[in-house]
Amino acid sequence: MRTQVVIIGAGPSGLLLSHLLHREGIDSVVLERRSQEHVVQRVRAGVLEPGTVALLRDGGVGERCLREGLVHEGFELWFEEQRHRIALTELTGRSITVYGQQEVVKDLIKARVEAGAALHWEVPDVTLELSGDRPVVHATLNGERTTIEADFIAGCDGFHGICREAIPATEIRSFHREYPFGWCGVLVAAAPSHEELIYARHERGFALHSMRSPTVTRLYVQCGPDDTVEQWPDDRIWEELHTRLAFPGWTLNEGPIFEKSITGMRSYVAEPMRYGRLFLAGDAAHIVPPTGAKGLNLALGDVQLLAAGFVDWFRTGSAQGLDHYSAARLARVWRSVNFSYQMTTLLHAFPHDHGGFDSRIQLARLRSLARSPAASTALAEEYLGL
Ligand code: RFL
Ligand code: PHB
Repeated sequence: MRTQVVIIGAGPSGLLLSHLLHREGIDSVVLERRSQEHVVQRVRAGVLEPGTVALLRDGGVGERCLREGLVHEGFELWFEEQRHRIALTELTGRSITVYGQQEVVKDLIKARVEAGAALHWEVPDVTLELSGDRPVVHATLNGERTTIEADFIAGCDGFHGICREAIPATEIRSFHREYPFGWCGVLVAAAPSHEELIYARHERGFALHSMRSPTVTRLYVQCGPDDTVEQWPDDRIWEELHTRLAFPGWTLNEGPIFEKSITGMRSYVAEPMRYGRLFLAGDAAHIVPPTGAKGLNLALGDVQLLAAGFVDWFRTGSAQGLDHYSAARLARVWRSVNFSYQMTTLLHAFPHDHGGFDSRIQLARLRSLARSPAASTALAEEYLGL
């Protein structure tokens, strides 16, 4: 088999890349380890920056997001019984859109399938050969071991993928930080209790009120880094949520929990995001803790630039865009890594807080934000990805 770009992974980054290339007449083959049902059901991100919404719209896959996405002009920070609203739109003129990553993935799969794309699901055994002039990919497709020759490989296979691992250790450098906590996230069949997102800092740990639709609430509680869902029965989740998201005169709506999962928190960056004709994009190259709502936005921003680089190459033979890709994205990635780190350390309870030092620094930072429109504007700009 021959193609121009082999894309490993059918998450949001792999699917959008394949779609953007198709619009420019560039051929790709997408290889995904999991089933389509699994990929579509995986519950993850929810917040889209305005630049991401524009990218989906301009790419012809934003129609449902524009129709059904919930436009938010602000969000709240709760701490010490204070509520501080970050008035995104008032401060910057822009807004975020709450639209589930699952919905983005559904829209992208629909667009790819309608265009007759080569999406291969449940491909368990992809291997890469990077030593020759052109990359070669081996995979079992429809029960047959197949060799795919390509001009390029796009590693869109997430943090636990194989593409980053295929790069010789001497050619890549990684930077990481683990956080001593995780998030237990639930989907609840209940109307959101507030029209905006609430990020709450509490001595018992962080909590987040978000949503998916007028009838589905998305909630998170900070938990231990190695906790399992068995340790978080529904009663315990509600008790913690009611404690951490408490405000006089406000009540949190309860409802049946129909999805529950725990995610660890880390920051990770691989440099450079390229090895010869292999390019890394999205979580394959970088991970941020979800507190800043950046992961999906970064992933889609990566493939926007990568697609432009491929288009340049195939149209004009110019390698300029591709040569620029890693450095350009890493500058943006580090900005988001910093923002996500700042949001995470601002709002979570640290299990080994040095005698209360960290907690007092958090409160000082939060009070400054509440006092200073300049500080709030800076936070709003980062949150919006401006
Ligand atoms: P994905 O989504 O992990 O997709 C990678 C795909 O590659 C497949 N794969 C392979 N395929 C073939 N062969 C192999 N060997 C393979 N190995 C892996 C996988 O099965 C998968 O289908 O990466 P991608 O496309 O780069 O997308 C990144 C985003 O998914 C991620 O950054 C966000 O979900 C992060 N994130 C958030 N981002 C936001 O922008 N806003 C948010 O509000 C937000 N909230 C979150 C989040 C992530 C969370 N979790 C669960 C980590 C909230 C949570 C709880
Ligand atoms: C979500 O709705 O899943 C969500 C919202 C904001 C975040 C992280 C996740 O910072």
